[in-house]
Amino acid sequence: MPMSPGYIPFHPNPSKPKYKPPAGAVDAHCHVFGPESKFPYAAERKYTPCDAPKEKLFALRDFLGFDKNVIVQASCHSRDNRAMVDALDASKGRAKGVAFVGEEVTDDSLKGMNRAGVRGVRFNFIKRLVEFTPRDVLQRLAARVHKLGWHIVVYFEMPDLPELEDFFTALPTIVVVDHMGTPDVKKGVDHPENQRFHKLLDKHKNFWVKATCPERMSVAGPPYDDVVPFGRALVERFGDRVIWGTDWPHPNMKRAAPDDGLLVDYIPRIAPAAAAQQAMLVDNPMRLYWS
Ligand code: 0GY
Repeated sequence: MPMSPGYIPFHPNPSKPKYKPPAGAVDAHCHVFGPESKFPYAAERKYTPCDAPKEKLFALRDFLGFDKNVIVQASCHSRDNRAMVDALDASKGRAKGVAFVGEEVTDDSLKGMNRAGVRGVRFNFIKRLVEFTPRDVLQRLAARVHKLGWHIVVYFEMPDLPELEDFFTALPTIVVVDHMGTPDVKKGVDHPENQRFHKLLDKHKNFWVKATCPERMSVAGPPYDDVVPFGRALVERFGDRVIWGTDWPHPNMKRAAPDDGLLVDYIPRIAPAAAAQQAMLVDNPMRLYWS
């Protein structure tokens, strides 16, 4: 697959959100990229992001009213987790990480990442982003990270769920689903595809979900009215297993990067009750990443 030619930079000047997150709020899905001069992008990447260094992420965290970050390794850095680990080291305990590793990763390296604050690995099934990894390789990795008490973050496209479900439900760890399972919002919350995903969460209590990325799902654009019912349904049904994040710096977007302030203002629309906000932004991510 050809690499995207360039990048769309993150919003240069996000608005101050009207919504104030509760004390200790965690942005539980964001990335750091580069700087390329220090942490080069992977040769096998499918897109080249803008540099999005840790200093900018931490400044955004403070500006938006958050206290902590979970930094997820994205495909453009592939298995080179140094930029992410460097950000964890600099965070003074205010960031945890999710790594991307292959079978060649040594136990010492996993233990080192654990000490730095990594608490999970990401299995990426998005064909436009990564090459296929055989299931038996992923199973062996899952068994190794399970021993460390880590979880597995899965990123897939909802139409692929039927084919992936048996593999997912056999995983021994907590499984955290990226971006609401990537529903097609034009089809509606009640569409069988999305309901199948809800049933999976219903049946398997080790499954968690990120109510993230309205900006990727939305057809209507901000303030993301068409995505609100999807986020709200997840918060209502799985309120003790839902987390939220900005997805800054919004890699590989095909349109202008969103105003992060507007994304924060989306939170009370999917979680109107203070108790639900506290669970999604503080209690749940603290349990998953800091306990
Ligand atoms: C995201 C979304 C995307 C990219 C990646 O690993 C990645 O490169 O996650 C995407 O292109 O959908 O989660 O930030």
